[in-house]
Amino acid sequence: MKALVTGITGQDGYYLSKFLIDKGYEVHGTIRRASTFNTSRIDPLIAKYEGTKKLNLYYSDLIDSSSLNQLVSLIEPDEIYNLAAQSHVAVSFKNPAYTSQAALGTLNLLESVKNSKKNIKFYQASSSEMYGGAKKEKLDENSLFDPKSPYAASKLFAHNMNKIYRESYGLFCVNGILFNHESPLRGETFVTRKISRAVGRIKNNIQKSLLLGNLDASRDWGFAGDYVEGMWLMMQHKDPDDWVLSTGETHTVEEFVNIAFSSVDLDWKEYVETDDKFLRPNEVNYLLGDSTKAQSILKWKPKVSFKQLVEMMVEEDCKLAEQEKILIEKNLLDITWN
Ligand code: NAP
Ligand code: G4F
Repeated sequence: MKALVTGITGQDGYYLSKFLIDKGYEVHGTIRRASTFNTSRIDPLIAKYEGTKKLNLYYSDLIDSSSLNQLVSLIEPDEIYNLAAQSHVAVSFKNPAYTSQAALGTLNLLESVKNSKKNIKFYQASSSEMYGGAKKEKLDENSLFDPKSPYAASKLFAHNMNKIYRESYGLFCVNGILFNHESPLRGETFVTRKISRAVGRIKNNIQKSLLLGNLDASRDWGFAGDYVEGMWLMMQHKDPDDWVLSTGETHTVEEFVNIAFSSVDLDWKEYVETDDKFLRPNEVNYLLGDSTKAQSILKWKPKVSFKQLVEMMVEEDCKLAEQEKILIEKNLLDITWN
């Protein structure tokens, strides 16, 4: 089996590629050309599989339709996992057009799939952000979408296009509506990793405080490793469909902060301050998912609990901070955090 993974250098890109390679897949992934190295997450896979058929990397960008078209023709994958996106909600308010182009890129990719002679299955990384989170309710595949950011609107466009290509052309188009999922590989500007990074550094006396935005926002946070298995299960089901993946628990940012600091015996109130610069022009206040459909039909289950997730992230970031501390003491690193 051959899989094409766009956004392979991201958090989910790493976990999904590892999962697929372990299942015997040949994985083909797109990376963006950057002036610095941007493959740190997948470096362990590159080190292990470079030069073998198991891992193949190509420069591409979701806004370059010709490169994607060429890749689909060249690779002729059995499955495409479209993970690439400017995925930061706050950034999408600053870069709305760029963020939205990823949605058009998805449409171009769907065109390539439609024009291919091969029956290619297509997974779209849809998001719980599309719901808008204005009401305190459990959200499933039938809940209404009410996007609150350019990011959410662009995801909803791609989601709808994917459904339209499924219904109009009979393509195997799957939408995975995933609630927040995190890991020690989460981008450092998302709130969970920002917190775990800070806790590691504060514990090691190389950071003094942590500035956050809205502590009252509530999210349904799971572990990314569990969610990529769900993506694959959706693609193995006999019919293409829309599926929610979530834990069924929601927690505030403040609860995340509290557990993270407590796990290393610190009182968060001594270190955390709020700053309006981290507030968004429009906030998604409350997200809670209902993944009954995926759990009953796909037999998917989230395995890592909220507390385990927080502790796992803090533990890994304490190790990173210990290394940074050594470099600072040897004058090999000159940086201060908050
Ligand atoms: P991530 O860590 O931000 O990774 C995004 C990936 O997309 C990176 O490889 C990035 O490349 C790449 N990318 C960004 N813009 C691109 C472009 N124009 N062309 C090609 N590649 C581009 O995100 P993630 O957490 O792994 O999430 C994967 C997908 O699921 C995203 O589409 C995200 O929106 C969606 N999603 C995530 C969650 C979540 O909680 N994690 C929940 C629901 C949906 P660089 O490494 O070079 O930046
Ligand atoms: O960690 P966040 O930036 O994630 P957000 O906005 O929920 O988006 C993530 O999950 C979506 C799924 O629902 C994905 F589609 C999307 O790609 C991304 O992965 O923020 C979580 C909450 C927000 O309410 C935010 O306002 O935390 C709040 N927050 C409070 N202080 C902060 C901060 N968020 C960030 N990034 N930084 C802060 O300092």
